[in-house]
Amino acid sequence: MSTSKKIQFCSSSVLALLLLLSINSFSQNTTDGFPFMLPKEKPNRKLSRAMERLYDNYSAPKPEDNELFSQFKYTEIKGFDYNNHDGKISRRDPSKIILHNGKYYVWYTYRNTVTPPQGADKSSETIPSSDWDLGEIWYATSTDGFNWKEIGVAVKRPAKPNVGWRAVTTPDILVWKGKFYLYYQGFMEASGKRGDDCPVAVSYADSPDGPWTAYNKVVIPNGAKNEWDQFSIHDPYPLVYKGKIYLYYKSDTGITPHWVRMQGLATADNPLGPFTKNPLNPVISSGHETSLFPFKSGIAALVYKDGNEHNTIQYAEDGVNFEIASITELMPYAAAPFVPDAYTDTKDGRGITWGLSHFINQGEKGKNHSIMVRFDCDLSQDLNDPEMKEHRV
Ligand code: AAL
Repeated sequence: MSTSKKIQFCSSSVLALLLLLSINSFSQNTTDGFPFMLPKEKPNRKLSRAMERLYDNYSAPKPEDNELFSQFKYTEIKGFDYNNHDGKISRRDPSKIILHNGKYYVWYTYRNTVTPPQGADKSSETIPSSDWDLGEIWYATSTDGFNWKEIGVAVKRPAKPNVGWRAVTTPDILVWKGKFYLYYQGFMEASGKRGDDCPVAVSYADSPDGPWTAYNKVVIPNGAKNEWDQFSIHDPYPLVYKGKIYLYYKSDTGITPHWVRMQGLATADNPLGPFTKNPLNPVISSGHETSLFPFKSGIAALVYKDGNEHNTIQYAEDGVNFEIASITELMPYAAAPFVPDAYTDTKDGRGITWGLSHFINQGEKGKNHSIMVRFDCDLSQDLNDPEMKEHRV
């Protein structure tokens, strides 16, 4: 067990003690002399459904021994100006972080508008409807993950009627055969007019510093009428897995306000498509912004905020059939981890230890905007792995 898991878990020790006391009949099975010890192996007697599940569904009966369990620590990051948080400037929905020539890079939705968001009815060519309306994609670099330097715009809104003319938001990055691809939501109308409808567009470059060339075509289209993803394709999140591009995404099934958020998968051999949607879609029944990472031979997912299975970390041995691996709390929103092996087509994913996420300020009326923060966690396969250690900045 890693030290951080020990520290993170001590806050739950009272609850754990109560659990152990309530199942003290298990202590008869222990051989190590400690009373009230939970057996590591499934006891050979009839068990309640809860105790069956405890042994069958999780990699260890105690969360701190479960490598896909973590709690999350948050730290303020430096280098971003918010003009006293007046709501006119917003940064949200960061991309995965990549390390290139000794520098970490992150892309994100940047909004700098004449007013804070005013709702769809009051929106105009210069007044945003929502926090991400009229956004463009900016980027920042860092050498330590705490101090960032905002470099500026990566992808601007293209001229009407190109995809994304109203807003380009919520980017993620793919590194494929030495080139860089930014996938993002391309809005054709102000968010909130009907729902939050948009498809996914892509721009490409030879360097993470650009210049970025817009493909100017929809690369992940909305589903056909009555399909689960007919209205929106959100939060594109590419990984390289089994020799292909595995791009996970979110959609809102149903009509506002009766929607259900779920996650789908589309795969491709070429970053510009065509992408084939998985016939089992949706592959995750819950969650909001999409965040996954290679873990051992499969794919792990951070599932938070929405749905019956929110606040879980899930795992799919085949990248498609996800199961709950652990249940946790205070998960990062729009988590954008640093994933050292996101694009190496690894067969032994190492996991993650940090990234950026966002917090949304909706508390102060009329000043709605978001900020980015750093999160740290313990979802690495092996905290003594020298390669992971190197990235634990
Ligand atoms: C988010 C994401 C998408 C939505 C909006 C902006 O956090 O899920 O990007 O469209 O909210």
